[in-house]
Amino acid sequence: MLPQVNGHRLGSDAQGEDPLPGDLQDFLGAESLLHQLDDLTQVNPVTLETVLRCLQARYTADTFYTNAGCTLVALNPFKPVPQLYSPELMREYHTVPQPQKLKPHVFTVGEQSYRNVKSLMEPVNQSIVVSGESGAGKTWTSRCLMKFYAVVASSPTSWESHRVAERIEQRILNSNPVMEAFGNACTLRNNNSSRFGKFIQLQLNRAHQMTGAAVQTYLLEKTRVACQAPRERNFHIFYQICKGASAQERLQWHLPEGAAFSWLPNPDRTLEEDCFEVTREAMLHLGIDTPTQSNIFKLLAGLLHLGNTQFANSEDEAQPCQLMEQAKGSVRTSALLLRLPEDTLLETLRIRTIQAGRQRQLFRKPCSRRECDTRRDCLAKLVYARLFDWLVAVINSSTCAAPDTWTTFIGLLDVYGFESFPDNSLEQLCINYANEKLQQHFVAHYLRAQQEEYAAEGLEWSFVNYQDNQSCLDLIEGSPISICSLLNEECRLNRPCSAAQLQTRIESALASQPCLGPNKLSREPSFIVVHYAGPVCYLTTGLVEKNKDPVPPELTTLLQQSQDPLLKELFPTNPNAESQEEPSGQNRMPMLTVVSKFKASLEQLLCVLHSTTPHYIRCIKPNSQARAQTFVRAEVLSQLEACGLVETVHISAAGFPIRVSHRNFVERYKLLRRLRPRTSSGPHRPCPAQGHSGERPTCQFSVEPGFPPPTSSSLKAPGRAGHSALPAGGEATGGE
Ligand code: AOV
Ligand code: MG
Repeated sequence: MLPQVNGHRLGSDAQGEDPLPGDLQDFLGAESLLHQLDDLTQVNPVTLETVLRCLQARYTADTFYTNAGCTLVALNPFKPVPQLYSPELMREYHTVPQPQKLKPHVFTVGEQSYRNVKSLMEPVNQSIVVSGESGAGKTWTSRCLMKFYAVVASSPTSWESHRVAERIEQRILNSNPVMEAFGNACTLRNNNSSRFGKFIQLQLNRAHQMTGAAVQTYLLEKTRVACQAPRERNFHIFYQICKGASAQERLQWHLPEGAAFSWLPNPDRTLEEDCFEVTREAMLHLGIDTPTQSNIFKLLAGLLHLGNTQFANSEDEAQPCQLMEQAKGSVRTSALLLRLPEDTLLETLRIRTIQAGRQRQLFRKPCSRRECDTRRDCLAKLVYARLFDWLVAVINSSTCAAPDTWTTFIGLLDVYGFESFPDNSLEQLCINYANEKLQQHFVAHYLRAQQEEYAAEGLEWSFVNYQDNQSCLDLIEGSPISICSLLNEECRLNRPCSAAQLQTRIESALASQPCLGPNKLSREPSFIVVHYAGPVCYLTTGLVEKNKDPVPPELTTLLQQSQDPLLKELFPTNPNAESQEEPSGQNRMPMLTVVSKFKASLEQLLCVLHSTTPHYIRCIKPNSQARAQTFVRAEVLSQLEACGLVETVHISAAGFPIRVSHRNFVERYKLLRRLRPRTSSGPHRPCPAQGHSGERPTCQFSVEPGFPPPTSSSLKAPGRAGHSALPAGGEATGGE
């Protein structure tokens, strides 16, 4: 069957018949209409091919947003489109009675969520889950939503309160450049790649005005401070200070023009993210004054100098490694900037203290060159991660509303996108694990829950098959045995485990798992996980050590000796304030590993998401070169397949987009019908159509003339998948 738009056939089908001249007319006419389809549910039939063509036609017509039933598809334009994000357009989406009648837009999702919060029928918290692979536009989209709320949910116009409101909104927006400067970096996939996950809770008061925001971050990729993959960069902030410091600051921070730092690869590449002034300005707005900023940047310069500290192999094992000649100045400057005693810094990097024997005597053991390097890197990671957490805490203290001043929230989730590099390690495993969890949330809430509900209601429904990623999650986190549990086990046992041994252990223990792929992609010891978005090969080298993430206690003790006021705050001497550390010289395992902490934080996140009405935005990357006007069909196709978009469209097209709980339905319409209001028990729950299995849903209903719409969502008839496709605006109403 040929795809149709409004009765026009699209292209030739598998039989490969040449179109006749008349058909050709039809064909051209249909193709030219395709870009007008605002909702993929209007494409008929719904197949990967037709969906792909529709998106391509829209992309070519500079139309970047398309509805896919419950989801919004956002194609990355990879070029500025200012007219698409103007405050005037924001206001238009905010003020029209039915924003969904306007062109699909991220503002529609923003406005819909906002109206849901305001709705007397369903006053529940909302969340907007933005997903997509690395570089697809998630961070851009969530920034755009924050700007939207800063405009539409601002406080009233009275002068005094307006000033206060302006400050809080401005502060909330200012958290973005600061967090991105410290937490984003240029990778092979994205010049501004988020190396941490974040969930921002925009807090609204009873009048639905934004009174504050709280941000929760997830697992910063701190290894990047000391180790960057070829052709990638360190966090933006390091380049910003090196390029943007004034002459006086350069002197102060020991950053002479053109200085080379081994932790600052590719410094000549100029990115728009290298905007020091924007970061500084934003920090000021958040209450981080200039002296404190200087303090932060001085510490960062200290880390860069620390990175130039190179050791030579020691010929005598009993002697500590010597510093390379050119590194002597670096360690001195680093000690100066971090305000640490130089000799103690050197000693800590080169000598290990071990407690052993019955009397628990202390022994000092010179480290090998590799161990010295590891300790140096660990020191930098420790300082940077604490600094990042401190910044997030400062941002929160500056933007968070007092608990009694807000009642509801809209959450924006922007995590690192799915990644697959030539070499993948624990960082990618965690990132892809997070993406699997979000995909599962979508599958469970939309693809599965909705269909199960139809079946339970006894509705005539032919089940739409979808790709369930449960087996991949079983492989990663399941019990009793999974990749996480095996990694944790190795950490706990603390036994020698080479990369090859780890591969063998994983392969033999998890041989029956369908998502453990055959290891054909790498000659290095590794294993393959078949993720929903594709197979990824993870190298086993260093995996256990990264999972342990040990911090030698001498490093913390060293930092506690610093005379720098900020380091003193980051590393207080109060022992209770310390996080887990490797017990000196003992083979005891740290209580929590990286994956177990990450798993717990993801579970917490999902708990929050479950308590909200979710909205989904799928960002799609039209090409991997970040080029404008380039739509690479194969690349888009694999993203569509991975996220199950066609299945989503099928279910949305054939299903019931609006469902209201029985109680709310009766409450809302009792005036219009001779229905007896029933006082059913139970709290207000989110609309099950959007992912919540609360009370039993009532039927879908049509709008009768004169009836106020039950919610601001459009009401569409079921079963449209079987009808001819309708062009934009040809929306059907009616139903049971
Ligand atoms: P990501 O958040 O999904 O990647 P970004 O939001 O950083 O991706 O987007 C990547 C780049 O695409 C941005 O820096 C912009 O240049 C461009 N871009 C995205 N959306 C738009 C838009 N609507 N209009 C114009 N340009 C856009 V990652 O953080 O790597 O997963 O982990
Ligand atoms: Mg991002």
